[in-house]
Amino acid sequence: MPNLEIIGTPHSNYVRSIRLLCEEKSVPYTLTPSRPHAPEVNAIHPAGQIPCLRHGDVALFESKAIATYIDKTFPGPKFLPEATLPAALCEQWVSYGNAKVDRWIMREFVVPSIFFDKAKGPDTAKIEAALPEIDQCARVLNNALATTGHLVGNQLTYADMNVLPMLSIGALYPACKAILDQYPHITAFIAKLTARPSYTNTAPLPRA
Ligand SMILES: N[C@@H](CCC(=O)N[C@@H](CS)C(=O)NCC(=O)O)C(=O)O
Repeated sequence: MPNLEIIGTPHSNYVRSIRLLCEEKSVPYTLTPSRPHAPEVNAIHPAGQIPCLRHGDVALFESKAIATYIDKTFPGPKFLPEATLPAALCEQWVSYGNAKVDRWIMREFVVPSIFFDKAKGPDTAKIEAALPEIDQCARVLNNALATTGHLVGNQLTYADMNVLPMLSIGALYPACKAILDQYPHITAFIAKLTARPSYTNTAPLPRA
């Protein structure tokens, strides 16, 4: 079997989700810690985004496609359900995670809190405007997690791995943490899944 290469900086929530999947399945891989728009990323992703994957002759972009490829190609436990309804629910929660949770926690809150014009300072209006939307996402996820602690059925799936880094990264910021802390099923979800070896083994070094 050729080497599985995951391309993308370990600080990326989506790179971490893919690494969580590899760890949970015990799939060996090498991480190439490239930033978005690096030449080796642009060679695969038409918009220069991470993560990307190389595996022999296979090159892929978009995290859900990468997750599907890994889950189907390698042995070990399955994290993308095959039965019709669980499979659809997994798609549903991955899509919601990407469209709403990633947007409001990562793109509209975390990213503008980290990357900004030093002369101007962070765009606090944009960051504060994300907070009610984050609250809405948290309400939705909290309800979904209430019965089993997982988004799909009573098992860990890629839907959980997709949103976990969004939530755990958001919780590093007091204003976001204050929202998430109001939702007990989210608090329990983060506590339980961040204690797993898959999470601790994939911790990025602090940003330089
Ligand atoms: N839909 C993409 C989103 C990937 C994404 O947003 N990656 C971020 C890093 S977490 C990125 O590359 N951002 C740089 C950019 O969008 O230009 C996926 O699921 O892989």
